[in-house]
Amino acid sequence: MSVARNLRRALVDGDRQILGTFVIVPRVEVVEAAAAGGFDLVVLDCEHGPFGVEALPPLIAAAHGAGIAAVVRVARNDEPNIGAALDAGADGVLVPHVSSRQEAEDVVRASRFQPHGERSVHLWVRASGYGLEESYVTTADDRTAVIAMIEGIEARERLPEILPTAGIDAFFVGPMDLAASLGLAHTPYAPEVIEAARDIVQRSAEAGKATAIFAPTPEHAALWLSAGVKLVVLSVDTQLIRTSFTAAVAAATCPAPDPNPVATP
Ligand code: 3PY
Ligand code: MG
Repeated sequence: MSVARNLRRALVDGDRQILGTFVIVPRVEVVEAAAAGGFDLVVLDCEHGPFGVEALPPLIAAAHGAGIAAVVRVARNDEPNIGAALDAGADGVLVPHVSSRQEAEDVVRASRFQPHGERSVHLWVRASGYGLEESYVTTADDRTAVIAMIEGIEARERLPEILPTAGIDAFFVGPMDLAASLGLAHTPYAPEVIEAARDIVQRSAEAGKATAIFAPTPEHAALWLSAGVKLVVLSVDTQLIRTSFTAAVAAATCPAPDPNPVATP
């Protein structure tokens, strides 16, 4: 099953690894450029991006128009944020800072329709084709990826109770916040952080969940892809734009080679 057609199945049953990127600049052009660049999905980031759920419909439409999937990282673990993102047509939700069994169950309750959860029903939203999809309430859960973030030592300690939560498709490691909770916010690439992230990935896989992680650089993405992580979200639009700017300025201003070099004695 392709990522764009059914993200949940691609994540849970698919044999292909998935590469995405975070979007905090809420522009259709950024989403389309991410698709043109070859990413399989974008994560529209309402936790750290300067936008709310009202910005989502054109961004999700742009992703789908470009043939990729759109996941929304909600601002927080609550029913209004999760429900609005899914009603807007997101292929999945990424819920930050899930640190207990209760919080994991809250994610499921807000994301899944009855009988698996208590997601509030609205039949005429963007996600249901404005009412055209008659089976919407019974079929939506099958294609909706529900992904919980594990990004702190408290969550790591509680993994045995969190990981078996039914209705969560994947656990996503947040290495930046994980580093901060280990007292290593300024060295997020430290071996201790990588080791803790690797442990969470491994235990998620052993619990039968799809694995997912944020990779701040292409080198980290390659590391996690070669370790078999199913979904790797590489960098964020602002970082990719800024580093391209830096590289372009450096390339333009470094001394040009002398076209007529004169041998010096
Ligand atoms: C983290 O690494 O903490 C994240 O939330 C990734 O964006
Ligand atoms: Mg985080």
